[in-house]
Amino acid sequence: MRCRTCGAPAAINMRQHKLSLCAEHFQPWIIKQTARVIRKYRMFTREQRILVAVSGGKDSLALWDVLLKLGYRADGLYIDLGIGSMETAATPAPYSLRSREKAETFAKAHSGTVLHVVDVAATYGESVAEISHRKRRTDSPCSICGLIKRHEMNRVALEEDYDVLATGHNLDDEAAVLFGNVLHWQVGYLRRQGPVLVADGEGLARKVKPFCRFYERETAAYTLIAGIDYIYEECPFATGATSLAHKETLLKMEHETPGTKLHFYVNFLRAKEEGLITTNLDIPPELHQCPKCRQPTMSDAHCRFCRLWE
Ligand code: Q46
Ligand code: ZN
Ligand code: ZN
Repeated sequence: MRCRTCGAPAAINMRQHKLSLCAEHFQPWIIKQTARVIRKYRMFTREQRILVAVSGGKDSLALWDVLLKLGYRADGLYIDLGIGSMETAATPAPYSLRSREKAETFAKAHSGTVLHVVDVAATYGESVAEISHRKRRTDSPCSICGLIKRHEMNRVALEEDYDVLATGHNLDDEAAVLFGNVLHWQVGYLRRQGPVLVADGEGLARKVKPFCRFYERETAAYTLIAGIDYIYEECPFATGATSLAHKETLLKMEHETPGTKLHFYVNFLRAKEEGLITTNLDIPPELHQCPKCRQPTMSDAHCRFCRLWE
C-alpha cells in the first residue's frame, strides 16, 4: 500500500474511503476532516469557548489536540471517577489515577490551555466504584458513571461559561449506540442521537462530537503519529458492556463490507434530516429545576444525580 499523496509506504489504509496515507499525510487529513465536520454540522465558531471532556484515552486527547491545532479556544475537563482495581505489576496505579496523569501531562505540554479536574469522591464523598458497590442490586456501574459524567460535564460547562461541550465519541461508538437503539426501536434516543445535541432547555449545555465520522483505528493512529501518550487499558467496568458486543458485531460486518459502519451512521443522519422520525415526541419534555443542584430534571423533586447521594 502506498500513500495516495506522495507514494511513500502507507501508514494506514482506510478501506471505507479507498484511501491510503503515510504518517506525514495522514495527520493533516484528520485535521482537515475534523474541520469539515465542525463546519458541516455547525458545531461551533472561532470565537466560542470549547470544553473538551477528556478521559485520558486516545479519542478525547486526540480531539483536544486537533482542536488546538485548528486554533480553537479549547480547554479540558477531566472527571476523576475513582475507578481502580487494576493494581498489577504492569499497571501499578488504579485506572482513574493513571488516566488522570495522561490528561494532566497533555495539558502541561500545551501552555495556555486549562484542565479542569473534578474529583468525584472528594467533591461528593464517594467514588463511582463505591456507589456502584452500594447500588449493585439496582444499577450498573456504567449507568451510575454515565449519570455522574453527564451531570458534571454540564455543570462545569455552565459554571465556567463555555459555549459548547465536545466529546471524543468516534464512529465505532456512535454506530454501536445506533445499533442498540435500532434493535430496541428506542425512538426517543434515536431522535436525539447525532453529532450535535442542542441545549433544548435552560441549564443544559450544547454538546458536539467532532470525531463522529472517524473509525477508532484512525483516532488511535492519529495519537500514535502525533506522539500523544494515552491510557491503553479499557475501564475495568467496560468488559461485558452491551455496547462492546454491538461493536464486535459491527466489526464483523465491516470486515465483510468495508464502509458498513460509516454508511449505517451517515445514512441514518440523512434519513433523519429527510423526516425519518417525526413523532409527537418533538414536544420537549417538561423540565423542572432540581432544588438542590439547580440542573434541569424531569422529576419534580431532586434530580437523579442528587438522589444518588441520598
Ligand atoms: S468509564 Fe464509566 Fe465507561 Fe467505565 S464505568 Fe462504564 S461508563 S466503562 S465510557
Ligand atoms: Zn504521503
Ligand atoms: Zn440535582
